[in-house]
Amino acid sequence: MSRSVQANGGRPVMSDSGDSMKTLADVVAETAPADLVADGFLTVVDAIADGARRVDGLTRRAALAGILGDTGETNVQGEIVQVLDAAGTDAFVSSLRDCGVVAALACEELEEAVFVSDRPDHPYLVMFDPVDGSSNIDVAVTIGSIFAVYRRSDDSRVSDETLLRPGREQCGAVYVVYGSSTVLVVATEGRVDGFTLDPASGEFLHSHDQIRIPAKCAAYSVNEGNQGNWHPEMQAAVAELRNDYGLRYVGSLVADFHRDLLKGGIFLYPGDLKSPAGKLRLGYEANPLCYVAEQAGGAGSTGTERILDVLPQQLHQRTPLIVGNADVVERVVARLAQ
Ligand code: AHM
Ligand code: MG
Repeated sequence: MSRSVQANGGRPVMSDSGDSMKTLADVVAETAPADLVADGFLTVVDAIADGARRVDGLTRRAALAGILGDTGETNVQGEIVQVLDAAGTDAFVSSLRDCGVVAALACEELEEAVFVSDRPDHPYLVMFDPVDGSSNIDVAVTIGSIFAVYRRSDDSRVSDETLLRPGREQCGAVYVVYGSSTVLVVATEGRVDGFTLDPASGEFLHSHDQIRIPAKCAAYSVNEGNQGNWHPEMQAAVAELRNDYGLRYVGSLVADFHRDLLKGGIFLYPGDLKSPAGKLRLGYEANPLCYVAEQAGGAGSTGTERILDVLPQQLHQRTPLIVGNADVVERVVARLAQ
């Protein structure tokens, strides 16, 4: 008897045998805007998938692969670098640098951007967090990788300024969650799809078709331990959420976001009295995830402004972040303005 599998948040995508499942390359080639495909967008996504397979392999073996613990160094953000942060950076920098269509990269773990080529046949720019939630690595909790993809606006020399683009100019965004399964999510204009890594074949197979954030918010997600440092308006906004929704907090943004995308929810990492700009990075975390959220019908805000409209001043800029169901994000923003 044939049975279809309903991926949560998407339409049925496979039969019992699994042989009708499409690969990441099939779906991106069919559904991404034609001008992106013609310019090698699939090559960028393939390079990300290659790096993700390497990080997945290391993550699955964890202590056996010697990737637990820290390197003893701190990164440009002043945070301790985990061994997997360094390995993930190497994996994605090499796959993206060598893929042949990326002009420049900026990585959360690297102080300086990596400039690859000024040639017009390298039209893409990628900003990424190679290992998000890295403090969770040592305790076998879900982590992820996050990527913002832009097209160069012209063929002039690539520089830091070339990378300082508002998030609304992204042509695509990708994230990967290394959880109980490994799932890669790709968003392009108006469309979001998920692909589950088949460990047997190493292929990312289409498991979540045309994801839309569910209309009903199921949970709120925030580090309640920071409450004492929040402004009174934020304390009041979260008190309302606490009244209406359950709390879920993994402590890996990408895992919390993925749950909200599939089940409905809101994630907050506000600025506070100690850190007015919050903790998360605009270019590597907030922009790509808010792009995904918007393509799936959700919204993302700093608390006063749409995240995708923020004009970055620096590569490693931080931002307060509120992302998830559009009506609940709006409600929090309205509460903060009172
Ligand atoms: P990272 O990119 O260095 O791992 O830091 C970002 C992480 C996010 O994944 C997560 O949402 C947040 O930091 C958790 O911070 P906290 O432990 O303060 O709640
Ligand atoms: Mg991160």
